Amino acid sequence: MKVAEAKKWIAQARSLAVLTGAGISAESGLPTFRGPGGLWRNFRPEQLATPEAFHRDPQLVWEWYDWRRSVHAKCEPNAGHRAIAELEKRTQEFLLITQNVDSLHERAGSKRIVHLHGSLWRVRCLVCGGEAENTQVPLDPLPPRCACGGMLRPDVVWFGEALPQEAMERALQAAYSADVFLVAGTASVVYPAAALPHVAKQHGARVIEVNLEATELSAVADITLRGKCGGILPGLL
Ligand code: BV8
Ligand code: ZN
Repeated sequence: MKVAEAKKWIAQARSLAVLTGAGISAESGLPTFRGPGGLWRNFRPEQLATPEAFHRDPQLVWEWYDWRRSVHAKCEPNAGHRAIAELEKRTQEFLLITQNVDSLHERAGSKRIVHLHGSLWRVRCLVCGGEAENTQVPLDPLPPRCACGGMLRPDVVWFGEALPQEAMERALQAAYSADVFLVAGTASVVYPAAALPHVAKQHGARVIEVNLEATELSAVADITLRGKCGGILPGLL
């Protein structure tokens, strides 16, 4: 049975890397990017998560992030987040690489984690470049202002923007050394994050995919487990 096989590979792994996407937070109530509920005031995320959209209408983009922060503030980590935090405790060499900008992995207990696309709860000043945590819900004023008077932006990676160097370096190192690369809850369409499982496979890792549906990665994965993260991931412990 594929789950038993996947469970054995994970238990025997000396080095395990996990890549997660919006699908792992869906069962916590956070809308995914491309699934149902991903729309906001009839905008697609790709239309709002860009520097151009922010430059054109910072108020609109901040209203979208303010809404996402308010939804997130009511969410709890789910069994999928907790299973990954447990896997970390059991594995000698472990890294969780998340594309998500929510903090549900940390709240579930994950420690060895990198955020490839930034965080909903961090802001950066367009003028002085200062970065800070900001957990105010709702935001007031909106757009939020820096002490220096400059306008703040969400400290997330928008389409067309480079990923944080250090996070990407750590993710690549983990992909090179992983015996098992577990990919959960991502459509595997956003690059360069989606390239990581391919890099891992080229370096000898076995790739396991957990997703509700088939994705761009499914043909490459050694095992694809079809179903919900919250149901499947605990079964891999
Ligand atoms: C860059 C932060 C260059 C903001 C995000 C053409 C071809 C290839 C690449 C490109 C191209 N055109 C443009 C590009 C590059 C572009 C890209 O990849 N575009 C895609 C759309 C084609 N990438 C970029 O622009 C990146 N930057 O390349 O820079 C550069 C280099 C140097 C110098 C300057 C520039 C930046 C990408 C990061 C964008 N920011 N988010 C924010 O969140 O507000 S991306 C966004 O998508 C989120 O981070 C999200 O996590 C991520 C990936 O989406 P998923 O996580 O996969 O979510 P999705 O909804 O799509 O899918 C959910 C999945 O879960 C589904 O498969 C579903 O079946 C499954 N699921 C749902 N529920 C469950 C479940 N599975 C299990 N259980 C469940 N319960
Ligand atoms: Zn400032």
